[in-house]
Amino acid sequence: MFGLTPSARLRPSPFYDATLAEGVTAFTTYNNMLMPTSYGDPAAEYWRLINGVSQWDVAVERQVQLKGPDAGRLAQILAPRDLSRCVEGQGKYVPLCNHGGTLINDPILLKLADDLYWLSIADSNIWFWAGAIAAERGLDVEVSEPDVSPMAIQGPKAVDVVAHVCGDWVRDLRYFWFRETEIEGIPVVVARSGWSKQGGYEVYLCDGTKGTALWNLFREAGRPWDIGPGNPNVYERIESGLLSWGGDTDERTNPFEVRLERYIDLDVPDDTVGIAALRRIAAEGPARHQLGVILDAADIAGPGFHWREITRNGQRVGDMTNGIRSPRLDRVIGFALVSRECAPGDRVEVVMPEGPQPGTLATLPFL
Ligand code: THG
Repeated sequence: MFGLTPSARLRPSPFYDATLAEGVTAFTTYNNMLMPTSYGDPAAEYWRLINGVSQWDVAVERQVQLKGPDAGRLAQILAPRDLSRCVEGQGKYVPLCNHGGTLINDPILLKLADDLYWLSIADSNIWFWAGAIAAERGLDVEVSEPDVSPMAIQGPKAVDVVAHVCGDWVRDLRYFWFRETEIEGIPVVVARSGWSKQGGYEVYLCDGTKGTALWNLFREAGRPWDIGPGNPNVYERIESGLLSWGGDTDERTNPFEVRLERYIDLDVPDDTVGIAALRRIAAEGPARHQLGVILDAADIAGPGFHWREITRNGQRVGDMTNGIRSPRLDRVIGFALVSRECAPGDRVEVVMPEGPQPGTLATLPFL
């Protein structure tokens, strides 16, 4: 379609050469990096994730490191989720909000030591944010971007591949927990996590010069299970109800609107950024909530669509933030960010270029 001008501002992924060798055909931008989004066969990539094992370059999930005596204090100031019982080797999904309670990122927090944390971020600049908050609060902590790049191994057979490479201990790893280790001399952190509901691991590469070596090592080890390339899969994640920050959220979305209330603790300390606003929103009830929507028409989505108005009885009630044709449900489905007055079962219309499309609101996840 068009070329891409090389630039020093575009940080390369350590797995870039490996993904070129795999035949990557499309990228998206995320955190000022490129993330593979297709290897030319979307159906094969989807079913490989559902039935087999899939290997992803997700180095775009950049790490923001908090290091120093106040690292834990800073983490708790940034995250309106109780971290007091988080221990070394444990990860937690932590919504981050601004002072108004708006969701500004939804990273995984990894606690490596009492004085060392990583935030594995979604697509917004948390290095700026964390550094500014730390400085304004006078904290003794260094905020940096370490040489750490995640690669995901996802799908029902991921456990066998990762156990084959790392050992059977990975089978007992609890969700979001991790261990620092080496694979043939390459320093990594192996976590049970990943942006799919098909199970799997993320291997955080801690030496950016070893990207191709690490990729190929899993590529070879995964052969008996037919491992192949893939990426965070929009079809699977919509079926499974996984939130995409920035994709399904806008500049006024708070965590209660997008099903993240179970990751918010209203009794965190008062100096937590945004907690006063979140307490108020929780008391008043959020204006919108996130539901599913299923269109009557079976075949309209093409490769997918974004932010289409939703009306009910002719009145605008919100937006379909992301829609796709679900391979497993054989229906056009999407996420609806709609007024609190709307409920599952309501009949609605999604306003498409070809005209309003009738559909029904549903509970999430779809599968
Ligand atoms: N892995 C890593 N970094 C990431 C992501 C990831 N950074 C960006 C983005 N993804 C962060 N957002 C999410 C969103 C959801 C989940 C993980 C990261 C997730 N949620 C599960 C759910 O909603 O069902 C489980 C949450 C829970 O039980 O606590 O996995 O994927 N490294």
